[in-house]
Amino acid sequence: MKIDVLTLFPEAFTPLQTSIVGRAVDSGILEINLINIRDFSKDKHKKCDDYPFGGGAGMLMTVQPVFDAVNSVYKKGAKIIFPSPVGKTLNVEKVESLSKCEHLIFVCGHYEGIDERFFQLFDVEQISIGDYVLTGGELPSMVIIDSVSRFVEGVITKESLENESFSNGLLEYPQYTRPQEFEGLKVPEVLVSGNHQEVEKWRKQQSLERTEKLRKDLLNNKK
Ligand code: 4FN
Repeated sequence: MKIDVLTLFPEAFTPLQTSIVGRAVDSGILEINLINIRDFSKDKHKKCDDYPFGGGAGMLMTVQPVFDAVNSVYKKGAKIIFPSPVGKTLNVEKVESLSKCEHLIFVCGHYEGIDERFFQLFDVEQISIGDYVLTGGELPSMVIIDSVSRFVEGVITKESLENESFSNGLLEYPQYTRPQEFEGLKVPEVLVSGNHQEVEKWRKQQSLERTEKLRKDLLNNKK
């Protein structure tokens, strides 16, 4: 999968170089290109923001640098994503469907947003990561890229994709590692019993119990 990220702050994406996404890039499964929108500004000072017509607080991203930046990477079939509170909130179904795309182009908003003509010029999908105020689309882009990458063939093993209880729409069961006792707290007996059937039963039941108690809303869209 090829991912182009158009941003005024390419340095904000260094976290993606670590961990699983970074490894997928190193192994060639993922190609992530960071493109600085500022490089495309035709303004003599490389300006990429301006005051909104009609007045009001704050600045807007101007359309010209974004238009040229998108055109420099766009190829037929690519999906242009603009992380924005305007979009529907990201969920596992959307993540899985995006992972089937060959080419994603992320455009990261900043300031108060972007000149509306950007949305008239391109077919743009707006996706939100939640309802709160942010300073830019960089973190949402990274969230979407991180979650989508996991579903790209070869990024993580099929087993770990399927093993996660969240892949069946439920919360994780409680997990323990060594030592078997810490500060007087013991690991549940069933987990050290060696009875794999009983372990499976316990985990499934814990997942259901937790989801019912903490995130009842998840049970409605369970696969
Ligand atoms: N945010 C709200 C209402 C109005 C504006 C905002 C807001 C960054 C460029 C967008 C925010 C949240 C989730 C992108 C928020 C997201 C953004 C996201 C985002 C700068 C303009 C802005 C009602 C949601 C509180 C700033 C609500 N997922 N504007 O945050 O990009 O993707």
